[in-house]
Amino acid sequence: MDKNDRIYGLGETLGTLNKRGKKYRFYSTDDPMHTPEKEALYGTHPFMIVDGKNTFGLFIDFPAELIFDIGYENINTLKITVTGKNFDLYIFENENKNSIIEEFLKLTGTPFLPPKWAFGFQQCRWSYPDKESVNNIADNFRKREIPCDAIYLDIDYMENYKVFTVDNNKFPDFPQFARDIMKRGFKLVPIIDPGVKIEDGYNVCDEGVKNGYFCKDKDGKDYVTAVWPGLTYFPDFLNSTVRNWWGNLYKDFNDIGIRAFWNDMNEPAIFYTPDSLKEVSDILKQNSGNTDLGIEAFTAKDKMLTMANNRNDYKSFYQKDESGNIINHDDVHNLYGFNMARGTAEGLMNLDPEKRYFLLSRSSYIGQQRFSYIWMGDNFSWWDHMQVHFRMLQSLNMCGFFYTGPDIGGFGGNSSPELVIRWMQLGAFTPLYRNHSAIGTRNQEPWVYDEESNDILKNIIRLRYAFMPYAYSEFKKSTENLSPFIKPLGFVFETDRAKDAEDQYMYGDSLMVAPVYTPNARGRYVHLPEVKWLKWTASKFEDRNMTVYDSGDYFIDANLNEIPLFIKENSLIVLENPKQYTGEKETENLYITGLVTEESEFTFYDDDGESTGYKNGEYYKINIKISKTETEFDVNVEIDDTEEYPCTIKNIFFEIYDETGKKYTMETKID
Ligand code: MIG
Repeated sequence: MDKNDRIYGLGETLGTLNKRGKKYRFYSTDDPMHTPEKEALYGTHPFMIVDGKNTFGLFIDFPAELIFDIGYENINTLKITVTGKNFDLYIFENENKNSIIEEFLKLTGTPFLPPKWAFGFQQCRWSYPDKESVNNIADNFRKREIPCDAIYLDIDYMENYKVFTVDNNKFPDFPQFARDIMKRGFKLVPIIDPGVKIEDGYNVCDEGVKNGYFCKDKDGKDYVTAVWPGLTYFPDFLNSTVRNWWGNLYKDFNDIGIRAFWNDMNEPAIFYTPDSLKEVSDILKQNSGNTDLGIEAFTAKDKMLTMANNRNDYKSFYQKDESGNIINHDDVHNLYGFNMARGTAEGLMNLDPEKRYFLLSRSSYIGQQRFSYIWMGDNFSWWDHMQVHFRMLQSLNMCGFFYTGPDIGGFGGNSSPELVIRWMQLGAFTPLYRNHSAIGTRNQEPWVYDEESNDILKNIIRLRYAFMPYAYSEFKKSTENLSPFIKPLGFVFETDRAKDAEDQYMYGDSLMVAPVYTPNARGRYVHLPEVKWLKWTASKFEDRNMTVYDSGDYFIDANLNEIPLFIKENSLIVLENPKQYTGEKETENLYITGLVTEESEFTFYDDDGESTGYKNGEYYKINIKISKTETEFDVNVEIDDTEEYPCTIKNIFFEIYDETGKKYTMETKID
């Protein structure tokens, strides 16, 4: 590498946005402790861009272990280790980083449009284990008028952790319960894991065994591992017959109207296998009665700790590809989650082709953006993880995963109200806006702290909903243009300062977000590259005081309830009155704001938010153009709709600033 080359990409990896100085390993792993030295996480995204003396892109399509040493062993050496011969290497020769991404996405596929509610707020916890707790969460949101679109069901909703079952004691008459919750504007999002409990008479297990759908051991017998339900089999998702079978298992949920899921543990995570457990228990047995264990205690502890997700186990089972070839799992390890999500997605599309689905997967591989979204796995309620994850957000967007996000507030560990407030502010500008926390940790719902925190959080979530028209329009555009929804500053402005400002990013093409992510801070330094910017230290939709800034570096004050946002010169944002949930009512009023020194345009996009009809033209657009004249602004509004899908907007309110900071208000009625 040249001294000044910057390396971008690599998707779900820890560390900085410029990936230099660290070693990264792609071997999908369920490691819940994301400390800085860790090399591997859940996903495999070996696409990178070298930006510098020689700008180019590189992608290695290879489903087994890969290692990227980017100036870790030697400061200027980039060393990539591919642990096998059967790989494809792609080089993207282009001087323009955004064109490299476009070429990469042409090759690997377009991210798809989620249902509109996916841009609302989503509440999760391990767990809301029964009907009463889910209803209680729903009641709290509606009673306090805090907007929310989705409530998640974690593993405890199942009967003995058997996938595709529901525990009747905890959820009596589940279909009725689910319909009632959904009528109140909440989507229910059940978790589905890959491990199938070994139990006679359990249909998923019986069908899998009978048809040979599970992974095999070296003797061709169904391979036994253990996860939540105890002993389990793993479906062999490499095979399309198995994927089709699995996809159709979602039928019962689909028939009730549940079209949103998360696929967890699909690295696949293994707690232990009968063999690895035997090694531990043998040590203990040999020493039974002996209280003076000495070094044996150490050995036993190590064995115990390395029982989970052990590479030897991944090497000891087999899968079958489409042509019937037997393949060691280790050689295709990084495709397991990809193919599970693919089976799920295809199943959901077949079960109801007219309706969009929502699917989060924990493990992923390049190309998966065509059929699933991902979340970033088990982070902690640490300030450091806020930073790590909004850099990851930018790197994942480069790799095609436009819709993603971390567990807001942090999964492991206990959160403080301040951490959750700052993270919820940042999360309001992350595509996936999901608050999640682990079993045994402090609750993290918006109302669990004090009144002050409750009110701040309520206003942040309402602010998120105010941005709905902007987020949805810009996301749609990003899928059409093959241009990431989230972009680092250095992909919009070519200066060194902009490239180094890793803690600011573009959310859509008009808005730059500069979140506060350190404790007790009441502001932060912000770099404003090249053009003028309209600053909004936002705390709530109703307070829209904005100030014009020239390019430069500034310390920007931001009280605990405020997040610094900047609208780019000659760009527009579009807001609406916050709803309680996305489908609550039709949008009639839009609020458009920006700093216009010459001319700015925005295309507002809307559709029914839920069906796949937009693929057949069931949507409308409003093209808005504002030009500065000598004394005021010319506003041009053009509606592009059809009879099948007419425009619902009645009024557009403009709040436009000139470069002196003077605000002009205008209004357009649409009949
Ligand atoms: O390791 O289902 O990442 O979101 O709450 C625990 C329980 C297994 C890991 C997921 C997390 C989920 C949890 N799961």
